[in-house]
Amino acid sequence: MSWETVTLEWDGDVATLTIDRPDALNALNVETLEAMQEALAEAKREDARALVLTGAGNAFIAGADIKYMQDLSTEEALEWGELGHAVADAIEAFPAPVVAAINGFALGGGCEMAAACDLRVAAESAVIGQPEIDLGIVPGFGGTQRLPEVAGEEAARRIIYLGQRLDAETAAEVGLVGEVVGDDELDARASDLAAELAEKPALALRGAKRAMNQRAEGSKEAGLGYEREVFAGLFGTHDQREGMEAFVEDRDPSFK
Ligand code: DAK
Repeated sequence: MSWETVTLEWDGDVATLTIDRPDALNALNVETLEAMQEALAEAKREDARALVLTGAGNAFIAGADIKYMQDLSTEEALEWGELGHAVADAIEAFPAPVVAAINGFALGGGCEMAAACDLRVAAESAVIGQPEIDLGIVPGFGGTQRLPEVAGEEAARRIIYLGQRLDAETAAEVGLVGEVVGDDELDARASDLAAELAEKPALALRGAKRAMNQRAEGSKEAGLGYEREVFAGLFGTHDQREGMEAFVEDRDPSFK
């Protein structure tokens, strides 16, 4: 299969899923999320032993597509959030380990997709964070639930409440990424890590992943459901409309 904004390439048993919408810094729209779902399903069907998630050009994923989101109604936002959750869940539940190769901006929905991966390697120029608060919304692709698991409660709350964009070194300090490498070394390092994982006993590795995911399950379902409600409820508010309009018009927002 082939898609306009996503590619799936193979090196032996290792699949690489690349978001390929560089003109929009790989921002996620409906088409791209649906393509990601299909590509993940294909990689699963073909029994990938490890998967690398990355972005084309100079970005990993600069977030959900603000131009698409700006006029969504609450009902539309609910559907949108469900699609994003489905993709993040598919990454998290992918049978083999998923490595995020963070090659630039991983903001908003991009940070959330990275958080759904098993391991994160960042290029030294990467910028990672959750700027949604300054658009008048909250993270909606799982960030309120997964970020604390990955980076810890305090760091996650700072990132989400303050809309922080962290450089790669700072992201590593709080545990949001596992390692930082030179920009030119990222592809090779992510490939090496994925290849090393692909050489491990597949059943054991899958079992370890399932068991570790189970640990985090707890009340996450309830949390995600709550996140969907909160998220969608913000669409149509003054601050959401103003925050997104200001982004599109390239001016400072004026919040209530
Ligand atoms: N959406 C749409 N377009 C984007 C984009 C985005 N998130 N990020 C960048 N672009 C586009 C820019 O508009 C520009 O397009 P053109 O003007 O050329 O047509 C192009 O990509 C290049 O961007 P810039 O010219 O801005 O490039 P710079 O290098 O100057 O700046 C930047 C790069 C990443 C710092 C800047 O583009 C930026 O701040 N982008 C927005 C980052 C951001 O706020 N991301 C979080 C998005 S919100 C929900 C479900 C999910 C979500 C929310 C709700 N519900 C269910 C309710 C998720 C929310 C998010 O992810």
